[in-house]
Amino acid sequence: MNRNVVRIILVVLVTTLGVSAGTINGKISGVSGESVVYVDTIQGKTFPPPGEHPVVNQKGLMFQPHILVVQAGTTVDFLNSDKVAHNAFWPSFQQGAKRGPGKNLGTWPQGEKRSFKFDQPGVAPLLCNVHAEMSGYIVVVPTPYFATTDSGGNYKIENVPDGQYNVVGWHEGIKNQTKPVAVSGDAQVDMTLSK
Ligand SMILES: [Cu+2]
Repeated sequence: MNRNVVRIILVVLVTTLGVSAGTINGKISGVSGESVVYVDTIQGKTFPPPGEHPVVNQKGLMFQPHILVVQAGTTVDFLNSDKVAHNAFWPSFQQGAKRGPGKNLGTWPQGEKRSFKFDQPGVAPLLCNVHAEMSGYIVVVPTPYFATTDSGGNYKIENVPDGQYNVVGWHEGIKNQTKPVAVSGDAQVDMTLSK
């Protein structure tokens, strides 16, 4: 097809479909290691939870991944891939300054899994009562618009509909930071996190 024809078709498509979504990108500084960035609760908007169950693998005496980000309503499968038994529990569920009740999923052998549905946004700090060195995090976020940073602290949240939002930066052991953003096409939000 002629390139101009393709261009005209694209313009017509974008115009008629009213496609108006952008990307929020930026850089998280002040911390080392992975951070989580997400669009906070949007007034009057709910999102159907995804059907798939992301897996936290208990492998090599670690929770893998160390940080799992899921949308509220997601069921997470905890799978033991080691020869030894593992447990998973979180002493409390952190919702901002609030500390909700924790949960102990029990202890199970290799090849078995336990599932848990995370209904509310917040953070579950994972521990294993068999192996004191095991730790991890389930970060439950209120929207499907989230990302984790790469090794340089850069992140990109794609397909965010145009609008006004609050973007939250999370890092283990560090205070959350919130910044407003107006998305109209691409937008940039940088943060410097600190205790
Ligand atoms: Cu363990």
